[in-house]
Amino acid sequence: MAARKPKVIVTRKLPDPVETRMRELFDTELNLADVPMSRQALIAALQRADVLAPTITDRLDAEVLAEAGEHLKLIANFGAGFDHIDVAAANARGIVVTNTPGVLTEDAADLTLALILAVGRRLVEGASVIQAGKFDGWSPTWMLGRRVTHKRLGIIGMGRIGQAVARRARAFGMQIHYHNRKPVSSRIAEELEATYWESLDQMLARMDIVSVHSPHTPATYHLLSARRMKLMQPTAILINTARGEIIDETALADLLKSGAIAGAGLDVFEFEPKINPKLLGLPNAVLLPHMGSATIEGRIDMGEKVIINIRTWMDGHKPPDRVIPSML
Ligand code: 8YV
Repeated sequence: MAARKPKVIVTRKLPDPVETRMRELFDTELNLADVPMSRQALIAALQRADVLAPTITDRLDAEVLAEAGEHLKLIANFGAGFDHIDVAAANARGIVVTNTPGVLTEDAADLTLALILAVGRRLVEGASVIQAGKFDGWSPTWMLGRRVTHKRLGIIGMGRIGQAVARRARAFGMQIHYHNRKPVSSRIAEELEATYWESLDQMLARMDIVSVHSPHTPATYHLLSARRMKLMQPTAILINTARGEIIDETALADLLKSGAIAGAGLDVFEFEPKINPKLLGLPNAVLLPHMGSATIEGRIDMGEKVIINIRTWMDGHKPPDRVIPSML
């Protein structure tokens, strides 16, 4: 007799091919209406499931995980970042946590470059002039942005996505600088002609563009504090496609308003989906609704990774993308 299929509860609507495959392979409960689960609904799911496939919109803290049923053995996160999951608390209950690294690297890097260009070249401001019917004709001194070529790009967090951003930025003629817990291998440093800054403060003071690519951890919470952002040059721009919590948003909004920082491109926010009202309406801020991995291909690949992690676990092997607290 075939072994019982594991009960997999998926907390949000996933791309159709992913859902179809999951239904073939597992005893899958989908969320076709895509309504984000309340805390109560999440607890009920944790009590029924063998495997939970959550997303960033599910807060799986120690309190919620304490309610998990004894069957729950795997949390197969749909997404690379896992700061919404208390991994230590899950592991302490014998629950394995996996994520989906690698498959969204290129999409996140593309969006980062799009934001660098959008902020530097004032794309959203220009487009809104057209939409408002206010384009009166070309002028030599109107709507001037700043060139990106030959500018210094300071990358905070030189992991997969940071490196993918660096490769693209080089094609645009930018010079690569980075701050990381440790320097990258000499092979990568040579390939990218990247300059390592042990001191974030010193790097910030010298960059034209700063882009955040580190995970959100206790150590990176408000890493870009008011004090640090004040070190930046008034002509500099700040990009964040990583996690909102890494930047003190209120301080950033004040610096953008006073002109102490020239511009910002943000795809992530501290209290998503709430946006700090001080950021709204600033002409020098380009704000996007967490679209870094939002491509059809990326989201299908993420789903594939979730499936592979569940299948390997089902087959009694260690899932390839296990996350452990010491990774933070
Ligand atoms: C995902 C992300 O869409 O993977 C991540 O860490 O930030 C996003 O691009 C989201 O996490 C899905 O859960």
